[in-house]
Amino acid sequence: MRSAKITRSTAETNISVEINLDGSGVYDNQTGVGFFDHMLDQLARHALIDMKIRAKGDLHIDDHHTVEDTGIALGQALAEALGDKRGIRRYGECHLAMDDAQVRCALDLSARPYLICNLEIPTQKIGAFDTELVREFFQAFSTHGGITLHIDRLHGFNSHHIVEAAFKAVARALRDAVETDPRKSDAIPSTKGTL
Ligand SMILES: [Mn+2]
Repeated sequence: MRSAKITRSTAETNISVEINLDGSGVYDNQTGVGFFDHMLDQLARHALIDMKIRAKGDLHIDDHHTVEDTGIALGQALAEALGDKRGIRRYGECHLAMDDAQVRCALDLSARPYLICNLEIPTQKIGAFDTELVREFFQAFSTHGGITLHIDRLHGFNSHHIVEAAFKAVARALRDAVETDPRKSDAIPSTKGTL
């Protein structure tokens, strides 16, 4: 079973993340940031990764530290659960449509963090959530998960739909990338022999 548990405490946040890559998408995510929980649930459900997250952050300031640090811990958990990445497909991609929004994700579990995030979210807020935190989350997740992560909005005018389509596209791409490739389940998927 490829799983990991990370706890991370700073003066700003206390976070625990438990994931199982070989799960069925069972989730229980509580960060105190409602819209963000909704997005983490999408990530778990559509990646078929079991995910339990608890975050207690300095929400009296704003949601920034909580969202960013959850991205850090989730990325660390992913990297730990993947281990030496033996047998994984490594790459994933998805074009995901949700009503007016279409978002494309291409990712590589490369150990070379790189984020391209072109979502051009039209409003500053979704409910109480600051939409600029979407990039902050994916930056932290990419950096600490060792993911080359490209996310592009192709269409869309509703901020909720654009962001939700982005999380679902990342989830679907991640599902494929972490899956075991039955044609090469004993090998690390790189000509270098290491990832
Ligand atoms: Mn929604």
